[in-house]
Amino acid sequence: MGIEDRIQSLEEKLQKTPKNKATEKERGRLKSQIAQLKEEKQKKQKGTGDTSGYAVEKKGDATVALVGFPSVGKSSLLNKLTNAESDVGHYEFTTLDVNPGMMKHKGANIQILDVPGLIGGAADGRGGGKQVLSVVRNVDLILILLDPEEMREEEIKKEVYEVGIRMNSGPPDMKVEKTGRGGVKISSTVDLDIDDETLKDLMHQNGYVNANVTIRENMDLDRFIDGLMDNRRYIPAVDVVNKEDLIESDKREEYEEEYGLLISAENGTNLDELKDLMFEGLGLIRVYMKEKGDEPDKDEPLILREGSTVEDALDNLPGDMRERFKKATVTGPSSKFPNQKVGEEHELRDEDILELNLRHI
Ligand SMILES: Nc1nc2c(ncn2[C@@H]2O[C@H](COP(=O)(O)OP(=O)(O)OP(=O)(O)O)[C@@H](O)[C@H]2O)c(=O)[nH]1
Ligand SMILES: [Mg+2]
Repeated sequence: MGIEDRIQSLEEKLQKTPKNKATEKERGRLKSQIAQLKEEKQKKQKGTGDTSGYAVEKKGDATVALVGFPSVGKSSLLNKLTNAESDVGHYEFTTLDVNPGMMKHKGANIQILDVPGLIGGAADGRGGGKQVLSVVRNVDLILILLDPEEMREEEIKKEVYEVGIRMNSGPPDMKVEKTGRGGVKISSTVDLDIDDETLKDLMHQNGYVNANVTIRENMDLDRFIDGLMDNRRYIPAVDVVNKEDLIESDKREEYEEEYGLLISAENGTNLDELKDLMFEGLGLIRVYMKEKGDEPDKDEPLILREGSTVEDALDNLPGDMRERFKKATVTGPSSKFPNQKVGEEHELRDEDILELNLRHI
């Protein structure tokens, strides 16, 4: 039996297995076997050059991929947001390549990738889906673009999930350390729904004989298995409905409630809101640099990620700032009062004004 058939028969078995405490171990086993076979399948395809894919160079402060079925308006949107000129067509698969464009927003250079449309079975390579998804694996934000006349949101998410991309979640909070002896030991800082026995069994299945596992969040079987696999990517994502001009008036309210944003690439509706949504989804922050005695530079902010410190700012500025650093003063959302003196470990927030006191060398 080929890998494909083995996966299918295991998936059928899993479907037939009821979900309860008594079957947990068995379901864990099936899920883990499926995960391993899928990884094996992916590796094999890589070996044959199947994912040679597109050469896309990441540029700018962050990269966003426009993902969706054919004809949802990805290229139209790229053209509206950037200076790119990607072909637009009313037929499917107008775009056959990855088209990048650069969007400037709030001082950040955000690279947008318009990729060929995905279809059902994309994760298995249908319609060149594998190559497309291998590009998506490397972006900082996934923008799922939907068409109100054919939403099929779950289908598109399934394809993304299948290649090991986990949207809107970070890696599971767990640590696995191999040890020389003593078998598998599980410890957790929270109450777990999964039994120790099941966890141990999953560890064994994944080749661990002796290991200490520390778990810091309550998780389900799938997430524990994710934590044991090394090809997973954790990427934020937003759902956006395009062609809002086609939404019938009695459905509008429902759509507005259910989805982050309704836009029209063709008419330019809500595109500023979309840019803000991307900036936020990417977790970017602006830091305005200021020289002593001058006004802060609000036109060309330093773009950093949420959680960045003064130290990160120094690393992102040209020159040997780290060596020359004496102290910094901050005015803005992260400071308790204007011109607060802070050290390298101080965490910056969006729209902080940062003044550096540097050694002359
Ligand atoms: N009514 C309406 N039509 C739109 C809108 N945006 C795009 N379209 C139309 O939708 C069709 C497909 O647009 P594209 O931008 O080529 O779609 P795509 O997602 O890039 O398609 P593929 O490259 O085939 O995957 C074109 O006929 C566009 O004119 C919109 O906001 N409203
Ligand atoms: Mg296109």
